[in-house]
Amino acid sequence: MGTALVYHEDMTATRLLWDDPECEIERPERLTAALDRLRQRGLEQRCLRLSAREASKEELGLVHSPEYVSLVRKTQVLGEEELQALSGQFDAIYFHPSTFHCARLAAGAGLQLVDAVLTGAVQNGLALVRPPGHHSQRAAANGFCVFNNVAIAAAHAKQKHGLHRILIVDWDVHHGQGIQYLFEDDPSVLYFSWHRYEHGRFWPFLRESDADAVGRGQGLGFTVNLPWNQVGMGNADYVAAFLHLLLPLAFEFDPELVLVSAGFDSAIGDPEGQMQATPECFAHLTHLLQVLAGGRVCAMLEGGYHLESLAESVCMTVQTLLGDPAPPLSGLMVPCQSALESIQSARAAQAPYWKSLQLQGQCGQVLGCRIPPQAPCSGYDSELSLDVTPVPTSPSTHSPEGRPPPLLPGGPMCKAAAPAPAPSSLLDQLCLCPAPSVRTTVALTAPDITLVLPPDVIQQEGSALREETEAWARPHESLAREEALTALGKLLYLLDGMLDGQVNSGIAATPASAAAATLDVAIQRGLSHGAQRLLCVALGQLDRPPDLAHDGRTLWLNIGGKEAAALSMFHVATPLPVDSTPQLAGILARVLRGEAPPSLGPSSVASPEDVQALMYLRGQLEPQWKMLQVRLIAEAWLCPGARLCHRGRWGGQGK
Ligand code: Q9C
Ligand code: ZN
Repeated sequence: MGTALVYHEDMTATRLLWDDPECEIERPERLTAALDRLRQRGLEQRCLRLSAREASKEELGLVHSPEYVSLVRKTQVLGEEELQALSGQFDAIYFHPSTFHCARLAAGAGLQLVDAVLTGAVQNGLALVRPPGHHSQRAAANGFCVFNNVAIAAAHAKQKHGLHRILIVDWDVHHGQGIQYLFEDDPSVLYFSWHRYEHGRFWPFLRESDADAVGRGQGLGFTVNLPWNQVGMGNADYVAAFLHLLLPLAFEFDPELVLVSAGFDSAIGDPEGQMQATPECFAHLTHLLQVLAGGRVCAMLEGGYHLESLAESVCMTVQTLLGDPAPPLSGLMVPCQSALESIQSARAAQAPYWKSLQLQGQCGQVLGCRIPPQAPCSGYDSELSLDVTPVPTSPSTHSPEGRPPPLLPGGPMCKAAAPAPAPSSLLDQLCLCPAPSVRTTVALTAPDITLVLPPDVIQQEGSALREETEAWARPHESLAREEALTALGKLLYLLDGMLDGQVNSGIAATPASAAAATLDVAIQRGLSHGAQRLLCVALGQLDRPPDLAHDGRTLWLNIGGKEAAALSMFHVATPLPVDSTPQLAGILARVLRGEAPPSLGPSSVASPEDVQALMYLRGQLEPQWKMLQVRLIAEAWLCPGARLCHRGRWGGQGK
């Protein structure tokens, strides 16, 4: 469906005319650097280019007072001294004779983007704008922001398109207090912001930026603040915030549109943010949002002052909007304690308003401390304690009920921290060439499979060599039948195409009786073909778990198995209900080629039993899989030296 890029060169006109160290970072090169890089990467050319228009007086009036709009209009004719005097009446603001024009273009760009997405002209898009918007208020400019571009777009989507639920994700490193004020009593706009806070010691120094500001009146629970109390937050911290806080609420909210206050001062190298997240992280954040609202994601630039980091991060965002797979994230995925504390305090503040958090809270309390005696995971400890040295512990101040930390060894993650990953891994190389020529292949065997193929999904004809297929099949009885063998040959061919970087994804059909053995062969084949790590997600009850090597190269996840069980950190089963409709393959094919999945609807919250099973597994697995942590029980097990410093290219400091 396509990605819009909304821009207008005139927005490079506004600039600081006098000396002001606080404001000088907001400069025209921010836009040109981002745009130049998009061109260099061939990304701009893949977008539908839209030339920004000016927002009208009425449109600005959706969120601003008429007096404020005419005040800004008058700056067009002021001299430098008057501009400077007026600027001084606001916090962190400069006006330029072109400010009114630029700010109207910035707001108009957001409106055009929303119109393009909501009329179905495009699936998603980015508005590259300045001045930014999220600090601006009904009658005040603030923090380089003149008109509140994202808030105007949200109000417009409600008024002109009749939307009822809009999610605003503000990943800028500053609190968008302007957006918060404008919608704090409005339950139709869910506003999420993370921001550098440092217990209130960072700009804009507001009490209402803390996690306990959750909205008011009808809007209680529709303001979500995640204050970062330390600098240096990185990829793991950002992804954890999405997985454990934003996404549960967003799924429950079920938005019709996602607006992103896309500030990149939260990226590594930025002088304002002092954070550590790499540009690739924004590909993942974007990708995580694309499962919402039928993929209708409108991103609008806010901050971002390190030109190199900004340009890269913008490219990552646009590339992901275009449907390219997200590049791997660097660094160990271990959220830091301060991030976990922040996420936990925001979850606690929001829990009264969100079912998804209530269920998790209950079960977390029960299962975090008392694992049921009938726990079906006998082999668990012995599997995990293999060759791992226990990490020295410091006393935890956050252990629930004051109990000492459990004396479990740290997981293999800790071991893996020492050697750097082999640079020449096949998959790591593949990531250098982002999009294979074929996006999705379908290797069907049985002609009776009803599958309406999306137009650009390719039907695979090829098969692996007969002798080779037979050799792989030999140890497995269930692969003896001709039908199973044919299916295996097609699957092996597909797998090779993927591992050689010719195909991005694919679907292969196999007879039900041969499913487990086929998966087993696929895993062995994948590993021997150069895959370093393989995730195998098996839906439904399988006859037997495959013959897995617990060497950390394969993560086996059975959804819809008989019982919740973690046989090792690499072998997990959960008994969630799996409805496999006849349309499943068709939906899979569409999602694999990049379409947004259908919305789950407002009642997508899991049943208490399912949540209980998942929380039980989380309790079992979180000492090893650090990204599962939401509570603070495992802090003693953090690997020393696990936080990687990113120096060199970004000139950053580890924390
Ligand atoms: N060193 C945006 O990113 N100055 N506005 C803070 C702390 C104001 C940021 C000073 C920063 C405004 C859109
Ligand atoms: Zn900012």
